[in-house]
Amino acid sequence: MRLALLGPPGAGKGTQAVRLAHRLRVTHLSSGDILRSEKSAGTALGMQIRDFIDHGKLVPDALMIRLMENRIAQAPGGFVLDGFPRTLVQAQELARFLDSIRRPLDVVVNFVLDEAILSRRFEGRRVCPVCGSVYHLDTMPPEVPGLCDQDGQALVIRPDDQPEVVKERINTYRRSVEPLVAFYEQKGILVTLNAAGTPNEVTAAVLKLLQDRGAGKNV
Ligand code: G5P
Ligand code: MG
Repeated sequence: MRLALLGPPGAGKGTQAVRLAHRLRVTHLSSGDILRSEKSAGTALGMQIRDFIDHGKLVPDALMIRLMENRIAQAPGGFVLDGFPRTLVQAQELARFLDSIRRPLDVVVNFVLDEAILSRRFEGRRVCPVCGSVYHLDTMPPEVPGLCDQDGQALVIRPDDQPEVVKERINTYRRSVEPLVAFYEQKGILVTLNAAGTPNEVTAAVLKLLQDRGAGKNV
């Protein structure tokens, strides 16, 4: 199964990608997680992309494409892409690459969400600065308040979740999403899903739509 998740910042792409990858037994590839780990490790790439992330701007296409193609090449059993592609150029280059290795995307799920719900998801989000696990104070709290279930680290607000950066990220998303949606619609692999439910409801809805489309043997 080769799946890509589209949707505004905070829509639940990362949360759902982890669950879907586990359920479908494929690799979760989050462009944001990959960039954040380069940034916190202080690698040359991390230094290069730091300002883009901190200001809610998109990292240049050429860099993103190279980075993600490398990761995809290391995921022979299938993948869930989370946060990539997010420009038309990225989608076109990804399609070219996947066609060249005869592994095109099966389905692209486009999460849509009401702005008010999106705000609540941002406000309550807490993340583990070490393993990247994502929580929500109301709907997905950790077992011990303030600590990551996986490694016991103190949870934090993601640095780019400050209101002015969130605003920029959402604006950036709105500017780039339409051509992306049109590209996948034209390929006949786009499915739009209202992501307003509980995490369990949204996971079930994605799995059902994959099944309805007859996509993948492991669903
Ligand atoms: P990222 O890391 O890709 P965004 O902005 O696209 O960042 P973000 O913020 O990571 O997306 P998300 O993954 O869609 O949001 O959402 P999430 O973290 O899973 O969930 C949000 C909250 O809602 C959490 O508290 C969670 O518990 C809750 N929640 C989740 N699902 C559900 C649900 O189903 N129901 C309910 N009730 N709650 C739920 O990108 C970061 C930066 O990296 C660069 C850019 O600078 C970008 O700003 N970047 C790229 N640049 C260029 N090209 C690319 N392809 C790039 N990718 C990343
Ligand atoms: Mg995410």
